[in-house]
Amino acid sequence: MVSRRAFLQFSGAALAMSAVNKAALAGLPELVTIDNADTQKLLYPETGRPYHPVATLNGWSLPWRMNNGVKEFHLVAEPVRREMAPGMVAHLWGYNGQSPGPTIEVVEGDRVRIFVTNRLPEITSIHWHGQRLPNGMDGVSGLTQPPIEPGKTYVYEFEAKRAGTFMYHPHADEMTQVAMGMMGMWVTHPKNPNSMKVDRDYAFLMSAYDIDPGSYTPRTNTMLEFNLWAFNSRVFPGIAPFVAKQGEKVRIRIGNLTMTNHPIHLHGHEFEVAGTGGGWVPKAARWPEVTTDVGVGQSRAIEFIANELGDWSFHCHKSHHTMNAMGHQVPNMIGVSQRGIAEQFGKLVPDYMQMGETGMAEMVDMAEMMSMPLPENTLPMMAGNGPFGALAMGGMFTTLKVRKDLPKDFYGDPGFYQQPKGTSAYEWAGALPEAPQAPVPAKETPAAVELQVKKPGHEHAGH
Ligand SMILES: [Cu+2]
Repeated sequence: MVSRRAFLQFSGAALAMSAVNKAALAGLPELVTIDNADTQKLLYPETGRPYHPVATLNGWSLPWRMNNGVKEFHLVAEPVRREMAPGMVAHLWGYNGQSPGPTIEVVEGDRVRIFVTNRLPEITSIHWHGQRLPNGMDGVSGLTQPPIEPGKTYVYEFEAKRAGTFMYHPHADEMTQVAMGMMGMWVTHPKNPNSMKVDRDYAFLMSAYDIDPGSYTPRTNTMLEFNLWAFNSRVFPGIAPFVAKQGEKVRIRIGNLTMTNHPIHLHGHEFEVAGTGGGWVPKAARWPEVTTDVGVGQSRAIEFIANELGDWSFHCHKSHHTMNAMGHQVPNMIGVSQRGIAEQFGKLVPDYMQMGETGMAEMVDMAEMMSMPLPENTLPMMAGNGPFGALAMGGMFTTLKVRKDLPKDFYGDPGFYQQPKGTSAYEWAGALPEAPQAPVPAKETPAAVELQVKKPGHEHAGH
């Protein structure tokens, strides 16, 4: 739900704007906040120049007011409560009620004024990542401006000179503030609304958190061992799907404000990298891809025609980034029988997790069947169910759902794809190859190893 004030703004923006007098315009723009992680209705411009709005995955775009031809926005840096997936809430810092902050959408050539209020317990500032602007508007605390003290409001003003995909984030105590979820997307639409036009334009930011099972606040000094890899501060199965009607042209804008790169992979379709943080890639310089690596501080806009019906995976290809809340200090237990150990340890150490005897897939059952109870406020490492069983995924994973018919303004979940008869993988019904031998019991392993060590020598001598 959009807050009451937001609702007024969304529903009656044009009406409200015309009724506002000069005195009201002298004050701060109305503060609009959101209290949940649902994908909000697209924000179609009722004032200012026309453009085709973006859909922010599990997020929203910030309404503005026009003041003498200037687009005015109000961002508030504040502690927020973000549901990262059903069953897990994080205490983050963000903007206007959520992390990430709302997407800011403007048009190339717009004069933009952003009021930034600091409700954090420490100083902050905002850097408008990728923009051409006067040096004093660059938002680097100490270098281009004094820090914004708690309780204070600063005003940034510049012209959105270049169309493209940008980000915003603090440039004051960044290590803490970005690790706490302070970031947002910025889209500058082309002056001509019909140039670069697509049917669906999505945006999301990648972030990473280190939140111990049973706790709520990220460890902010973590450099590498994050346990929650997120699209817009959501993790699978909490991430909304991308949807498209068959044949539609789709753009997905991705920003990376984590501490590592993410090779983003789409199933079923090839795409082109049409844009970077530096602007649009000339048509002749684009090449087809199925995975594009998005480095830290980079953004990518990928484009493709969604012409293949189905539910297509869309995810980071680092397999540890499609898992939730995992401990990395687990020994490799493949082939080692550990029946009963999980239950015994679980009683002593509530967040004990072990690697499975046959791999990690058995973790799905373990967590879900509660043979190993999960501590409070965390997520199973691998989760989510599909029409054929467990997906065993987490983190940076969602789907692109392409359907024959889909209303233009539909951005919900159309459910699972019904595969036409005769187009699905099926089980072989004929004769099977010889069954594999039973694994060697753990206690016999040392002797077996000794034998194998000797054996090659003999064989070698014999030949
Ligand atoms: Cu990744």
